[in-house]
Amino acid sequence: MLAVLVVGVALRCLAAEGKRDLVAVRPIPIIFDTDIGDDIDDTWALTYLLKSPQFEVKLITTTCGKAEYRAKIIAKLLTAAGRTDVPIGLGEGGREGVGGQQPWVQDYKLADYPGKIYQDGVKAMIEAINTSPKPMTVISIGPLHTLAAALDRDPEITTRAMFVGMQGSVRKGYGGGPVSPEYNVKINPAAARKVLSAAWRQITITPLDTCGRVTLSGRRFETLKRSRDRGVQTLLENYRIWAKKATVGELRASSVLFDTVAVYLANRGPRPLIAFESLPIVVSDDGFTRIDPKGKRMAVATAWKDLDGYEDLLVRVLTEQKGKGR
Ligand SMILES: [Ca+2]
Repeated sequence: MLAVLVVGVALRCLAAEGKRDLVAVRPIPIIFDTDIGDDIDDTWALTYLLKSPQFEVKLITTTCGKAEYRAKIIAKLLTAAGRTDVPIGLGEGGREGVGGQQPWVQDYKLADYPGKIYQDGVKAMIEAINTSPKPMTVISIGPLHTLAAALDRDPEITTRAMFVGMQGSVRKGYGGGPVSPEYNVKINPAAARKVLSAAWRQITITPLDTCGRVTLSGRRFETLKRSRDRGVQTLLENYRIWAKKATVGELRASSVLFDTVAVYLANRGPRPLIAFESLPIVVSDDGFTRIDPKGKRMAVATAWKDLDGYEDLLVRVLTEQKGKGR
């Protein structure tokens, strides 16, 4: 009788293990919407995303103007990572303009990208969501021009997608200070209101309360500088250019890595390093994200349980060398 019991328990444990493995290997389809090329943290977030095998990146779109410049940075990063299977869509807000990573792409031609380039990134986003067999996760790490335009054209995409964003300032502001209008919201509050009140299957955000506290310094940053991984070296070269340093050796710490936290939140399951509150949020005309009973209820990452653990995780994932450049 005892033996039967033991075998039964063992079988149940094995079944549970198998189920966990299945969950672990089933990739999460992702659309990554970014204003890469302004602050450098988008480049960190994209590198982290590409190195995370649990994600299957279906499309990367630009937002907030400078579409060609941003697309060139994405194309060159994907090429360096051996991931030209990922299509790029040019998003809303205009084509012209450059930023601090321009020296890295000034001689690069978008036409040389071996992968697919969609001139209408909004259309590509809608099609990627509507044709995905599994619900899409949209990671949004910039102002919301492109996603608002997608909702204007096809509001039904919300029924087939989860939204994960780096937006807002809810209980605290930058560096733990008072609540303030956060850049991705205040640059286009109307677009932010549209996207953050839409009927997505789920809405999860990291406001400044949590994402505004992430920097890599000391032994963690030195580990990155010592890494021979091509993705890390490409990342640090971009950071050097953006920070206007002559050599990578002059870099001592990262800037604040806001956008990386949205990638962490796109994982399935409990995400044990961070604490969530379910809060109703409204977007004001002057770019505040306020708790208000009339607001849209969403999962808000308002506090870290283990910020050191997150910073260690980030360094570990960035420096791990896996197949296909991930
Ligand atoms: Ca960004």
